[in-house]
Amino acid sequence: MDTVVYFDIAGRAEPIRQMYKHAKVEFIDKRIQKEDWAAEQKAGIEDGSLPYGQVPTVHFAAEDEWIAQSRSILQLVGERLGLAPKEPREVRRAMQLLDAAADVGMKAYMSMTMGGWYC
Ligand SMILES: N[C@@H](CCC(=O)N[C@@H](CS)C(=O)NCC(=O)O)C(=O)O
Repeated sequence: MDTVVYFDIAGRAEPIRQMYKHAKVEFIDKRIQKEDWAAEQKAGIEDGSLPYGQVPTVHFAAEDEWIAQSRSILQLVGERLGLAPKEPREVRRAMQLLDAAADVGMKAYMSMTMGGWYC
């Protein structure tokens, strides 16, 4: 069974979790608590489960492989679960949506931390 690792919030992992739920594929929903993060991060860097020292990551059980970076994860999990489009035009539209969603998240973050300034 695949494992989705993230904090105990929605954040970047929720679209990943929702894909598994939508596809009705069971997964291990590992939620790291704030007080455990420092130790989990150190262990994850050492054992390869957190390749960039960040979450989310997903463990693909079939290949025993850890994948990081939320947009890559969304694409790969989508393909794995049969949710990703195959027709080139649909693929391009899906890619645009992924990037647009990332922009929205970044703008929201910047408005909270830098008074709305955004490049
Ligand atoms: N580009 C990465 C960014 C991942 C990221 O910023 N993760 C944050 C949580 S949303 C994190 O792990 N923060 C803890 C840390 O960097 O120590 C992605 O899209 O997955």
